[in-house]
Amino acid sequence: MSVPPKVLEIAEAIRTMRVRGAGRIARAAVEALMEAAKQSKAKTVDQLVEELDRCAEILLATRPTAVSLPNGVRYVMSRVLSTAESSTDVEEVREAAVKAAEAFIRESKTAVKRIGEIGARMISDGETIMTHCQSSAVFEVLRRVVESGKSVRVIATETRPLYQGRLTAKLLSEVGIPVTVIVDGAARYMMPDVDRVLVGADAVAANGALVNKIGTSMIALAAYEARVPFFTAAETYKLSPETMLGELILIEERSPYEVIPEEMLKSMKGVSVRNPSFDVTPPEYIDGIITERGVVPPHGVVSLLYEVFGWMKADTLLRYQTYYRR
Ligand code: RI2
Repeated sequence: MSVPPKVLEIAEAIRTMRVRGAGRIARAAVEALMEAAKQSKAKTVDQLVEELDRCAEILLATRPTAVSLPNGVRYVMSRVLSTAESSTDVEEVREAAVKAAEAFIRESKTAVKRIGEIGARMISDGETIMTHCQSSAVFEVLRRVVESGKSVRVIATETRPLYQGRLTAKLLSEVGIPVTVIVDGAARYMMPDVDRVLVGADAVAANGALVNKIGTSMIALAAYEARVPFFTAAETYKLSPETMLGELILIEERSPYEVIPEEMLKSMKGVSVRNPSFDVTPPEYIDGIITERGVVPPHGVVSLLYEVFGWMKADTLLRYQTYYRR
């Protein structure tokens, strides 16, 4: 069974972080499934499902943490599987895949916009906001704040090792927001200047814990200590349905050479590097989760999970997990 080059190309772009950000990687994976459905020469429904399953397997193995990716795959594949159950027409199943993919992409973009509207209303004129890494949901909130005539200042951590904070600073400055970049280790020192922390999300667990870029939990701790409110902006497809079944969210560990260049590290006998890409902020340190359905406290996540994913069959949920554990 051949996998379309476009699917391999998108998978590689996600793996190497040329396409990054939890929302973007989900949309890219769904687009890959759509391409696979469009290009398939399958003669039977079973063949088409098998081909799409193989593509899903490749896409799910790219990055393990952001749950938006398996949720996007599930959104499409659940519709493919239910159409395949009642139809022997390949075209009908192909159409179900394409329509589902288009709907997911459309809905996810709308969700980011809606988060922008809701989040912007919460922020008062003149606030100083600390953010970490680069998040399109956070960007949308801040963009809407200035669009509504309020002014904000942002303190952006540089976000080692890949420095996504520089990108955040550039994007915010382009919409007229003054930004101060700090090294990650300066977050606690700067906290007295901050009115609110606002970060993105890669996954939110059923107990309301947030999985986001490494360093987020230290910032949350410093915010808690200084009584600075801590919020995350997370579309509901970043809620992790498998955590309702007691599954843990896998934390991606990336190459040590992102931290110390290969040549230098190899010359340092006895030195090793750990490079976890994400950490877990416990619900106690989170004041609110801004979703497209409204702002919920961490303990509200479990009801939201039932509301958003209640329809999903358990076998679809478990079938499309990252690393594709069947
Ligand atoms: P949006 C990013 O992960 C960051 O951790 C960011 O907070 C999160 O995705 C959410 O991004 P990475 O892909 O969906 O840079 O809000 O590792 O853009």
